[in-house]
Amino acid sequence: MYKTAVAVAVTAMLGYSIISQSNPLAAVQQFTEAAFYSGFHCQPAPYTMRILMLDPLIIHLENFITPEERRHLLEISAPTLERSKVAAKNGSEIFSTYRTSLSTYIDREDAAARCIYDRVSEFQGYEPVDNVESIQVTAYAKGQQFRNHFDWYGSDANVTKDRITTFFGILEADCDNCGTHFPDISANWTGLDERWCRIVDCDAEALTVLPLPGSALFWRNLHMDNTGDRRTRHAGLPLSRGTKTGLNIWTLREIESHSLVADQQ
Ligand SMILES: O=C(O)CCC(=O)C(=O)O
Repeated sequence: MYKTAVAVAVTAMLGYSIISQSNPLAAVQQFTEAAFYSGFHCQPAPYTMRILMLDPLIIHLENFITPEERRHLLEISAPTLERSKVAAKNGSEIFSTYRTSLSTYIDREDAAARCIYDRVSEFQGYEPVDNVESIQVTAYAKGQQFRNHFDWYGSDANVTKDRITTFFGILEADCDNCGTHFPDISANWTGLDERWCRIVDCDAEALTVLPLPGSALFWRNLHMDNTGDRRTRHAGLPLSRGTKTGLNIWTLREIESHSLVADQQ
């Protein structure tokens, strides 16, 4: 009892993002519902956050997806993986030589997906879960890639909502030259703490984040005026060996909606 109370207090202080740690009642409800549906229940994800950049905002989240969630998502996604599509300007999905991986969407009611929706909602200041698109598993084999692209649609697209943020999680990776590459964010790691070199490619000239299983990279796609931030152009590099399976989690919001606006001084 005492240990549980201490764990709840400490994790709440550290801001770890899982309802079951900061709200025991919600945890019981979440556990019961999820267990009822599939036998899967949410586990704490005591993740570590590291700010990579403030502008554009890019944050690395280590251990954001639990080993149980990874196992479960890999297992249920495998039978339905098919050739990936890309989003066209009008929001429809089309095939493109730009993207040669396989992918599949996960059922919104899937118990592991629901744990992840709650986590990304809380991380984003309790963003309504309905604004988080169905999560997408995307699998690469040797040679497959997703060339440079933006996740946002942009103001000339015929849409009223845009992808304000992206989380790109890693379910499994055993591959070479297979990072997430941001060609317009030049990287000079000289003088920076070499512990970063476990997370990013310290030899690359542009930001290239290494695929650490369980981790997720979070970034904001839009400027504060909700126009697309071109600096977030990124690619899934073509694997020279092995496999990588990622998880796309996009938050799609009405372009005009804003909850908190700071006064100009
Ligand atoms: O594979 C990656 O590293 C990035 C994937 C990506 O950008 C996407 O699926 O939208």
